[in-house]
Amino acid sequence: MLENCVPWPDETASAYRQAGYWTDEVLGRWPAGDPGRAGRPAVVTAGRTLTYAELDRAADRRAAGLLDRGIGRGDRVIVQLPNDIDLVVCLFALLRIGALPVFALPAHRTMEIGDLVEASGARAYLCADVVLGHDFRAMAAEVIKRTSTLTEIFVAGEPGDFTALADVDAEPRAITPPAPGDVAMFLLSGGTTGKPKLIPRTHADYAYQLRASAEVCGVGPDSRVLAALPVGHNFPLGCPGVLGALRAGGVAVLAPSPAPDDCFPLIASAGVTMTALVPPMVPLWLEAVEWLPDDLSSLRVLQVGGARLDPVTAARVADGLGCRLQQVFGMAEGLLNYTRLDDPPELVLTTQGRPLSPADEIRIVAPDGTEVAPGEPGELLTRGPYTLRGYYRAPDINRVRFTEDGFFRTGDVVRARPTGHLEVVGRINDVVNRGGEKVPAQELEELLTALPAVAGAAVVPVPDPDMGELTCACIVARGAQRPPELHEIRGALSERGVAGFKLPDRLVVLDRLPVTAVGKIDKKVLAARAAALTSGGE
Ligand code: J2J
Repeated sequence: MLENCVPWPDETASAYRQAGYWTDEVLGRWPAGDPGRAGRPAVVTAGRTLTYAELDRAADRRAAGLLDRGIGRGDRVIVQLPNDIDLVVCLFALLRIGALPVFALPAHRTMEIGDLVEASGARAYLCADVVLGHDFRAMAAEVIKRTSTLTEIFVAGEPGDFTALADVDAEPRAITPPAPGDVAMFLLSGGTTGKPKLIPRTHADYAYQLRASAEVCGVGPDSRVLAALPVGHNFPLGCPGVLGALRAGGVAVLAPSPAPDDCFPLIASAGVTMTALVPPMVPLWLEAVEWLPDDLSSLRVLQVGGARLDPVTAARVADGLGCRLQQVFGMAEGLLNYTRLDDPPELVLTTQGRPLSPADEIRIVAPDGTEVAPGEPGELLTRGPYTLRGYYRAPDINRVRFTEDGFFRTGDVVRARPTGHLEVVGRINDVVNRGGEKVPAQELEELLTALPAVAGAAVVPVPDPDMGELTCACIVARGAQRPPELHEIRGALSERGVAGFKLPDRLVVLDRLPVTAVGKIDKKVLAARAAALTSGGE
């Protein structure tokens, strides 16, 4: 395995191979023995369709071109491309040459991309030109200044001072494929600490996730899976998502955003059978079916995950959208829980599913590490054939987030039903979950206390009917001056290149931050106070 990654122990790895979880399959190619595939559609957007043969050739050409430009085996490449054909072509090309995509989210800005470059030691950055008024090329120029390893910027569209992706392509040539046990790509952790943590996913582990997920979700050659969420996220990428659909010989349909106006026409025209959303989008979709004219009758399954879905909204999905609901409780680190398509409605509406694989090992533990009684809440620990054994280049964090016998501490508090279905009841991680978007409290606290007007800061979630949680910054102002206002803090953080979703939604100014008996900031007290002070909104 790549240096600075934590491999599975040899005996575990061979057990996974022997049981058939891990095979010789590598990502970026489809399983052999499906000659009928070439002429069929593979990737569909609002404007274009690419057949499997076209995708294959485009990926080979791009792979050759990237090699010509010095990008090769083991090189890390930041990928921040919109849901469009170039993203799939680049992804396949990188996987084929054994270069390692590091997936950024479209909302990431200079700070996050800079941090990702530093954390991964990336050589290249693939970005769009201008999306919704944001110029990614200007951002790339800034990131180059702030970091030391980037040598190549490739742009989808108008390249400005950089290289256009279209100009990279070259005559295809023979390429030695990576090995199944090699790291294939890095996913981004929802994160609890200041800096981003990178999740190495191997070809074998991710291929298994795709295969098993497709099976549980009934995805096959007739499936048309819509990526409404950004494809750089594990959920639309691989649960079974874009890669699972392509692996199975189905169609990956790409929407530029999860908004109903973008997705509904595509569902109707491409005959989409399945898609994935975060909870805040579900009420918007349920409302939009009332007034948008598009025929959604092809949709069979709506997956919802990333944050808690309330049972009342869950119950509206079947009638409102005319399809089945599947709850997905997943994490980029690995473990995926799905409600099954034939589960009784009660389980589908009130649980977040059960583990994907028979080889997923689950422990639910009390703070002292002992297992709780059946049905009692506790922290979820897990290990298995597609769950990481350690973050990249992070030995100190790994000592905290993994047990000695390799279980990953998810930070999620869950309760198990007798059927094995899990209910997510809380979290011990210090993260605000804004409807699926994760904001690590510590990261935002560090950014806030670096502002001249802020003497101390603590970030807590406050409840919100639409997003589940919003971010509340509780600050102590510095000096005798007027305390800063929310818009000023947001403006100051934006100027420093912080992504929009990480900016605080609410602000509470206090004389001092409450502390516990041992002198730590008392976030429980703070969260209650913040909820009381901010209820009713701004
Ligand atoms: C409550 N909390 C949930 C759910 C995730 C599929 C789906 C989601 C993610 C994801 C993913 C939840 N109910 N249904 O990677 O492949 C919270 C938990 C979890 C954290 C992981 C996938 N589904 N969560 O959200 O890596 O707290 O992955 O530990 O972004 O989201 O966040 P992330």
